[in-house]
Amino acid sequence: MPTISILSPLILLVVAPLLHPGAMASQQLYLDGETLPPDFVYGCATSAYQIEGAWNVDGKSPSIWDHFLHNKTTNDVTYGATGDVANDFYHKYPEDLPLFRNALGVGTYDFTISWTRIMPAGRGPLNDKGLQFYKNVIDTSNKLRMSNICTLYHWDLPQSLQDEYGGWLDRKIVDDFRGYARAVFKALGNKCSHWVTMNEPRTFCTEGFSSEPDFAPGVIGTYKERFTCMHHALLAHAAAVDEFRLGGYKGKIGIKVDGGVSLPLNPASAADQAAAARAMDFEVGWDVAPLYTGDYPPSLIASGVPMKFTAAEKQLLKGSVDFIGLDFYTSQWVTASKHCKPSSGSYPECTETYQQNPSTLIDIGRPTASDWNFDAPHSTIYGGIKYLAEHYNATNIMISETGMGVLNETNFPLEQILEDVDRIAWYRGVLTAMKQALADQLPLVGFIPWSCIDNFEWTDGYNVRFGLINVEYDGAGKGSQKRNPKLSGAFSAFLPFPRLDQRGVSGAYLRGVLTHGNPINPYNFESS
Ligand code: PNW
Repeated sequence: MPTISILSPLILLVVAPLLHPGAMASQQLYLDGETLPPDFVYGCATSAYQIEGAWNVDGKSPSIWDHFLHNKTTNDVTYGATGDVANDFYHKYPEDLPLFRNALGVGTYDFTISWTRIMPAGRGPLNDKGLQFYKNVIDTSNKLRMSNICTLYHWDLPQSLQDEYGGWLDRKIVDDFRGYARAVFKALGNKCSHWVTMNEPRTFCTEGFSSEPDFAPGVIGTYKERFTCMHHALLAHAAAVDEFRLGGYKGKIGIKVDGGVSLPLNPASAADQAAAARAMDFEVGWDVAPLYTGDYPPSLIASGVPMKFTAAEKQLLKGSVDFIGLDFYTSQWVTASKHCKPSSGSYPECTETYQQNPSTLIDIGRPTASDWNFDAPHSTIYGGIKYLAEHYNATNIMISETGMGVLNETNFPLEQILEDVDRIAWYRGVLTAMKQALADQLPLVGFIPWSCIDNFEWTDGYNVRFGLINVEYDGAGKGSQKRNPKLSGAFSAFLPFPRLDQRGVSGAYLRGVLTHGNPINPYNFESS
């Protein structure tokens, strides 16, 4: 019947999102005019502490980041900035989400849940108002035809658990994380197409427990503390995945890991090759190997690990990801450290890293605001995907974060901030590397630039910006909070770049390359 055939696509349009949240993101994506796989994920990411603000509103209790920054005597964060207000996303999400959808063209919004907003005591009763906020974020995303990647933990542990037993250093955290995960899945489990248990355990464990910790909880630690934190984080991840699978929820679950790629300084030197392999084991394999093999890399174990997994734990860890997110921002060269002892800074990895070749003085890539953020897309993005696929047989690999920080971007004239050609060059490189990965049949399934919007950049406060959308505030986070999409947010494959006055707000960049098939005229885009 003709009526049905006319109506059915409409009905599908309305019903499909209800059937499967991931289906909403299934817009046809293109990369330089070539079609990407139909289920390829293109999103953008943020994290709770970095954007929400409202740190003590509607029943939220303090996280370790609230506590750390409120109590710092030597405040390394520029201008004493905190995430107390940040982007005020807690109140501004109704205007921000349409901007992500329309200015960036993303089909997925990747956000993280603040543990203390929805479970203020760290365990026990849920805070309805906090939970309602995340339901609203998801429902608003869905109405805009965006699916969600939802992360349980992006570094904001309840301060109460830190005070009670030292947080990640105590085994009790594994049960508390399991309980938190169970409650979140029960409330929101089927609403997200993808779940991430935690963001970058290696970063929060190494930066939070170093000899001069500049991340919360700011506990001075040695390799033993960092390792203990990682060990518990991995077990907590496995426990959360166990809960998810026991609950039979619909989406996929994984983790996001960081690390970057280490290359031998002298590719012809066997010692440098061994150092690079060791660096990859200690920095990437440290958390990745247990997910695929059930245990730490053999080189790590041989170096003398402070803690071991039981047989039951190995079983729970092995295969505990449906997908893996790589938060890869750089590459580095390495050599073997001479005279490495237990007291050496790089022990037990025993490598020296270089962003600049000491003999040729050539940088590994284009420098940016930070020494862990060199623009070397082929080794970082293509190389990272290939490493995971080859060493761990990883499937379903996502580039779940990459991006370029600009120092003091806020001090530039607005026109210059928005004409962010350096960041565009960064993403051009990333897209080329991803294209190569796909051409080589590597299992790349998604791309999530960091970040949808400028935000609180941890120890750099508001002075280093990663956003595809600018926020008008100063280095201390004070200002009008006006949002202005940058040119990078709508990245085009083609030079010369359109001038600001020629392109309008929707622009042509990532949105152009990834969401439209017309590489000839990058300005000819739909308006929604
Ligand atoms: C990511 N490092 O982490 C985080 O997931 C984001 O929260 C953060 O804003 C983004 O990178 C940009 O920094 C990293 O010091 C944090 O090497 C620090 C490092 C690397 C990644």
